[in-house]
Amino acid sequence: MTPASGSCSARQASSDDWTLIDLAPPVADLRADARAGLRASPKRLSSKYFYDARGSRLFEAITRQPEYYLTRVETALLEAVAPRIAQRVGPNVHVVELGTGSGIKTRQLLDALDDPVAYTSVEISKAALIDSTRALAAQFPHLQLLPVCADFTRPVPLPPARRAARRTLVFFPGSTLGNFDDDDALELLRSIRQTMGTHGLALLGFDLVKPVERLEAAYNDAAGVTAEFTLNLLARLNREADGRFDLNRFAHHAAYSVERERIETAIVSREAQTVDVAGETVHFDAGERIEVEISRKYTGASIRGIAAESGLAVAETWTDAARDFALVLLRAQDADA
Ligand code: AVJ
Repeated sequence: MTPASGSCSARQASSDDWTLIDLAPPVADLRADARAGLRASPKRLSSKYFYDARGSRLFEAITRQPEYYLTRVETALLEAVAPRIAQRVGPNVHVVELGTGSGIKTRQLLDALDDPVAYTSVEISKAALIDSTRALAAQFPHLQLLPVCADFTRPVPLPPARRAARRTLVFFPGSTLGNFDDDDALELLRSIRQTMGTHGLALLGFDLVKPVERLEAAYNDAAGVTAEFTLNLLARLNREADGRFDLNRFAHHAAYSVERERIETAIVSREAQTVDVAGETVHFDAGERIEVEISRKYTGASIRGIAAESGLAVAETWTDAARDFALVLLRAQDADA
């Protein structure tokens, strides 16, 4: 998955079978965002900047750590319930995925669906979009691919498929919604409601509330991959924003807030220090935090709550036997079924 972090204007792309549709989203400005975020109190940097090439590789490595159950559980759940999802969704849908992942879940869904008419991936990083589209074209040679380079937090005007779709199915797995704070999550769900239309559906992945030990272990793996993933944000500022961070003087810190039902991840300064970055000099107290990520955990009630607030309703919920993770099918409140 890749929240906003690239530019669409860098490369043109198409093949005989597909053409990238470039909706020219505003280019994310790492330097300006870093300056503003490090001036703020508390300091903050957006988790959307995790996913440069190295960050995306590190995230894939996280998904293979024994403590990080999310991807394994969601993939197994999707494998088990894909036929029921296909039944409920019906034939000839236009699948619209928000963000690009490894493609495994995409394949599972497309394999199970009854004759989908098209697949659109909405992705802000043009390079990631081109790579994932090429891979999918090889795997599904008869499926129409309509890659759209755009910011998926906004409603996406969908390119029409050659064969008329019976409905749109928005796919947003990985509990990625949990990386957005409450206001932004609502805005994103309202955008999804717009994109899918009155008769569309949306299939979302939600990581569920569970004992704090397991949640914290998932974000503090013993091999230290998550720590490397978090600190890559500073490495990226060194590479792309003239940063002078010494990564040894900062630490990854992830803890679960029972009250807010979310993992809160910070980069903590191990000592008092001053660092140049993006043309500024930033002071850190010993123990001072840069807030970098939240990963919200959900309950049936909280899922129903945010759905209701964004004009959506829960049509169906599938969970694994241990109730670690949920795949939830959402419909518009004003739809008939
Ligand atoms: C990409 C949203 C699924 O929040 O669990 C993993 C990102 N951050 N470990 C999550 C992440 C640290 C991840 N998602």
